[in-house]
Amino acid sequence: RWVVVVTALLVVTVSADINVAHKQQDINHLLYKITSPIKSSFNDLKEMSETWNPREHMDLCSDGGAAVEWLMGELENHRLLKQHHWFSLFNDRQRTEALWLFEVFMQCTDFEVFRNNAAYFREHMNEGEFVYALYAAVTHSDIGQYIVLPPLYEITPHLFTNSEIINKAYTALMTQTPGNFRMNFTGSKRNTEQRVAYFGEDIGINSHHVHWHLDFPFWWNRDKIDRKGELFFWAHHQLVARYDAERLSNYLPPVDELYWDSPIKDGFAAHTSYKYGGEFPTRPDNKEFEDVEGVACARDIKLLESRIRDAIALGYIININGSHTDINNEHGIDILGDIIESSAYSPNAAYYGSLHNQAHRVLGAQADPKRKFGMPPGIMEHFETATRDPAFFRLHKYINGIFKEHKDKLPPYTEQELLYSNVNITNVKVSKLSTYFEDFVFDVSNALDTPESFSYVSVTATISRLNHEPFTYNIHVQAKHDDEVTVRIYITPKRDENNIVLDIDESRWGAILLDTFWTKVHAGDNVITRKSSQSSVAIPDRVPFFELLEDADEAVANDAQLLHQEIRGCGHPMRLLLPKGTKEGLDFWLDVIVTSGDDAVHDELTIENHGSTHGYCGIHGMKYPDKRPMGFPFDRRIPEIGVFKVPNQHGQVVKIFHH
Ligand SMILES: [Cu+2]
Repeated sequence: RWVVVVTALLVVTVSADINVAHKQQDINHLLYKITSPIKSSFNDLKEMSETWNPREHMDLCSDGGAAVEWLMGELENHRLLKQHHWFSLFNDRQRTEALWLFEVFMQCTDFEVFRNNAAYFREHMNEGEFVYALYAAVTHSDIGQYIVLPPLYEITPHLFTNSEIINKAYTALMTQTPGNFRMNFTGSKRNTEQRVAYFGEDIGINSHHVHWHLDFPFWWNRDKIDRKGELFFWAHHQLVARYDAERLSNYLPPVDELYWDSPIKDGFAAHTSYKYGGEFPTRPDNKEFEDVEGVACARDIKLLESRIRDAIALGYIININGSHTDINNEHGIDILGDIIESSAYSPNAAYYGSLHNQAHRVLGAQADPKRKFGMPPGIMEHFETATRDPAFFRLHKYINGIFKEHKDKLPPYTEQELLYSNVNITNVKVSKLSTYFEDFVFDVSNALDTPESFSYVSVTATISRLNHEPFTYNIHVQAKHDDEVTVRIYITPKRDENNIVLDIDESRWGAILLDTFWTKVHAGDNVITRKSSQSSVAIPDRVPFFELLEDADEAVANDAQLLHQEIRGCGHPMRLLLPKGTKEGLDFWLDVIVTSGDDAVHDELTIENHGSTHGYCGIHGMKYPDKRPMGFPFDRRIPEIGVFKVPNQHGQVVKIFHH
């Protein structure tokens, strides 16, 4: 009897997995050449896109079809954005339309109706809106579980590569000659900012940034996402800290913050085009801020800033009903994050506005603020492209400064808060840290619309990417008794750009989280061994789209399981885990802090890491796993090093080499 049960269970698991392969194949096919009609060889989907009527299947929607009804009404009244037009999430109307479609997807009761609706709306709605809605729905719906989202840089390559590559790709296609083209970073060596373009233009960073905002959308108003505002602070704070560390090894000072009253020192020429909508606008050097029609004027933005700074100075925010909420506590940063972004969680968007989102739009529109030239949105108006512009980091430095003002008002951690008396870290050994550049190839053929009669021609781009040799930490720990422990590992530049050694209270804001995890210690001597590849802030490269296509097709044809495991798109690219070193070796503090396992929010964290990238991205659908504030213990002032130096903390200087 048991054999029968086990066999039955096995059959169920296997068929569930086969199901995943089918789902994956459908999602792949929906995203294949997104600006062309569904390929006729994708039989099922093609047929559905022509014959499926969403209205006739509203019984399969958990809202009784309300979302479908609404969207169909807008469609039939020709109010929706047309196809072959740019799409920007910051455009209120376009975002609203994309979210109507997202809602349709979220209401589907099974995958069948999900993909049929998708096939229909793919052919009837703007492609950018469709891709956004589909990515958001696969990310957030139960139906989308186990589906691997293809790397966005291969689905919408226009937003990740430059015009030169796209033009060459077209030539390759027209002459039917496969091509691989080297993609250079924007600008020339005359521009000192160019030295760190490899970071802001890294397609892995761009992809992480888009996925972070997909996982934690500012418009999110469904079930509560834990510490979303604080994560907004933390993820962007880490991007800026990492950018500054990259600048250091390239002999550049830390990025300066943005000032609304001074010209934007560095211009930016994106050398990038929309698939439809022409070139991305260029901003010259020393551009004075101009008010942007229909978005905001600099005066209003400064007003919002001063209201937020007032709230920090006073220690409370004013809610929409006039009541006050205290922010001089651990939870304050979460509220401030919601306010500053702003997200749908903001307790008073009417008063505090939307500083960050508006700043993105104002910066993006500086090339054509009066809309005189009909320019499309700027590089700052897409999460895919924003980090390429040095102004992105200046904006986030400015926003980070507001967060710091709040954090600096909180009392420094006391010895009691820092101490975990069970553990004494006796030594930390780490293998050699070294970085290097290597080539990375990705496919750009999805950028090209081709008649189906054209034979496939491989068109790829090669880009230089930072990487590092794998390394291992060995953390030697003496414990008084058996326990579960929380481990946090940071690196922090030791010196500034003038080679002056920084005091801990000056350097701590630049601390970069390399890894954090939970493990067990036993009474006596322990060695905690951890590999760089296990880092909980980073993800490996995304599975290339054509590999996903082939593997899903093969799995479906053979009734087999799909080989790929879903890995979150949110996570710092593993290759960029370490900032670039120098030939002589750049000094960083390597700090390890071990605290009690009681810091864990969930019970099983020592054995199960729930999708692995909780460091910057939390755990999908669950509470953020660490009870302590993000950035602990470097998020608060450290006026006295003596208090900071508890036995469960260990700091040493390491060098990062570059070869
Ligand atoms: Cu962002």
